[in-house]
Amino acid sequence: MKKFIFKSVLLLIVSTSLLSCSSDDSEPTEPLVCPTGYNGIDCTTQITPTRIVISKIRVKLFPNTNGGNNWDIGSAPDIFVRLGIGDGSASTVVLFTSDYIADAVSDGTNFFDFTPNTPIELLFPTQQHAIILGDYDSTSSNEFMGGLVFNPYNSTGGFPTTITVNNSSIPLRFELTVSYVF
Ligand SMILES: [Ca+2]
Ligand SMILES: [Ca+2]
Repeated sequence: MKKFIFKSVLLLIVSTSLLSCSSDDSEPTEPLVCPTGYNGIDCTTQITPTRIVISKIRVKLFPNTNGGNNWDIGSAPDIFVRLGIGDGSASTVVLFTSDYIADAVSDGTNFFDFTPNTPIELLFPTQQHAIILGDYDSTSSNEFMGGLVFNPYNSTGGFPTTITVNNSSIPLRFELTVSYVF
């Protein structure tokens, strides 16, 4: 009798292990992992980032004169950039204003970099933002050299590390170095 029980238990163990073996073979063993920023059954659906972080603003093109007149008497403009949420009107919420770079001349191939001490966090990346270029004269009388509106995030544009902000009809071009937080 003892012998019989022992054999039955042994048989039970063997069949259980056989069962679990065949069950492992019939099921997928690894879940599908999409690249960062994507989900969906085929990993092509973009995830809207919770924020976009700007580490550098590059100014690539701007008007060297104000309709033919110099921006400053006897020298080139002292350029700075300002960025905010909104359409560029007075209601725009300013997120960042740079220091200025003195006597800057745009020759179409050069550029001027503005690197914020603290990266600029865009907490509403799907909303309209505005970026302007100014000529620093004094805190009370800076001159507006030009501005553009843009949407930092495009739900079908992927996640470029450089966002270009320009408009072919005016000589103004910015390139933002960015990263995405999900
Ligand atoms: Ca001026
Ligand atoms: Ca100047």
